[in-house]
Amino acid sequence: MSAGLWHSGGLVCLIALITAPLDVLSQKTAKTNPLIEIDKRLHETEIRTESAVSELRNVNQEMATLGDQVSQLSDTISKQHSCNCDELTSLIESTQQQCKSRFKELAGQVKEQESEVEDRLNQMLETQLQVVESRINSSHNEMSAQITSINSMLESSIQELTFQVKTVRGKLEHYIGRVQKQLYAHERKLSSRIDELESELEKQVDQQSDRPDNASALNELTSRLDELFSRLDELSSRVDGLGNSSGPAAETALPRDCSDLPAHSPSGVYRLALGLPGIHSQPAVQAFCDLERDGGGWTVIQRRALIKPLLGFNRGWAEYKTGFGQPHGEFWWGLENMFQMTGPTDRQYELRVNLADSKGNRRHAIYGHFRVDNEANGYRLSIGNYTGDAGDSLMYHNDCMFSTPDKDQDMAKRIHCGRKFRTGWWYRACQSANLNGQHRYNRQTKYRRTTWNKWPGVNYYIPEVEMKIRPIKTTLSETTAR
Ligand SMILES: [Ca+2]
Repeated sequence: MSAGLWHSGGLVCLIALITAPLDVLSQKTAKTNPLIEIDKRLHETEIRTESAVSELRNVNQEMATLGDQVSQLSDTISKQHSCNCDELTSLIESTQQQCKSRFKELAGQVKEQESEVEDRLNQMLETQLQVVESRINSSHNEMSAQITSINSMLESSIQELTFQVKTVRGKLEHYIGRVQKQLYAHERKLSSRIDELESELEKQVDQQSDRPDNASALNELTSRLDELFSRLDELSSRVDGLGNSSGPAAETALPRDCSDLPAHSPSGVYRLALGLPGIHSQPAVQAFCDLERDGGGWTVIQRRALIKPLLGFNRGWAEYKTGFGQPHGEFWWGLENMFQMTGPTDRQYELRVNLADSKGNRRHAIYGHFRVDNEANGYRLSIGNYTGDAGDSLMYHNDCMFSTPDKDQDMAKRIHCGRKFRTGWWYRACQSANLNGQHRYNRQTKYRRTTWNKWPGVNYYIPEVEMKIRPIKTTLSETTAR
């Protein structure tokens, strides 16, 4: 610190030495030759500079000496210190050396042991692996052998079975072909026989009508029939006249269904006011009442029979809604009428289905519950409580909407059942019973015939059908009591 201060003081003296002659030069230039004066001054300045430099050298030497002294002092101090700590340091150093050599020794031992253990483990693992591998190999070989034997067995079995199936199929195809041929031959024979019979019958009828005695009998019969039909027409018109002249007030007096008609009334066509008394959404309608058979009280809602000319049932929604056909012949009463009659919940209806096959065998099915929903709900069928001897073929159609060839409301996604079977029915997907099928028969269309699948022995065709409804007994008695 003292050396620094000194050093800055020396510099100030040096600058003063250099600048002093310059000031003297600037004062005297005006009196003497300036060049000589300058040269002289330069020489003086040179001399002064040299002396200043020598002085600076001296100062440097002094500083070096001082530095030497300082280092000597510091050496002395450090020597004094080291004298005190030498023993300790040497002790520490020897201890460190010992520790290092011991550590090296230990590390070497640990390494040796590690490598030994590793070698042992590797050996053990290898032997174990070899054992496991050999076991796996042996079991794999065993399994392969088993699989091969099973495969060969299976192959031989499959070959055997394939051969058997081929043989059986060939035999079956042969039999089927024979049976088909026989069936076609029988069918052709039957068709020609039916044609022959029909023509024979027509000839006989013609011949008999040509004979005078038979002709008179026939004429008599025809005239009696005509008489009967004219009386029937007269009666119908009188009934119609009664209904029309008396207006809505009289319609309330009309029966709601055929069961409301007076006891011992004869079966026939009657006018009905459907729905709840006093609330009629449509005018009075005609219905055929079966008041004698099966306990009477029946409103007939459908009839099929081989009555010529045969009635076609391949009709659209509009006709199935309002009804079609003749009340004395084949007819469909109409879905709207069925809804109007069975809709009000104060009366529970039962349905009776009468069936007859072409040989005159008869069966029946009774459903203790029958209801037809409104048009917005597709005239959905609701039936239940089957009894009878025909088998329950209609329950399959429970809860199904009505479909026609021009309206698909069935549950078959890819089939339009009404179009397929060419008639209206409560198809599901598609049918277990269809009482609106075709009478016409050929090989291509036989599946479209009127059918009731549960009747044993009758697969396809039922020429005579009657569907009729009436309120069930309990409700009848309630109505009478009311
Ligand atoms: Ca469909």
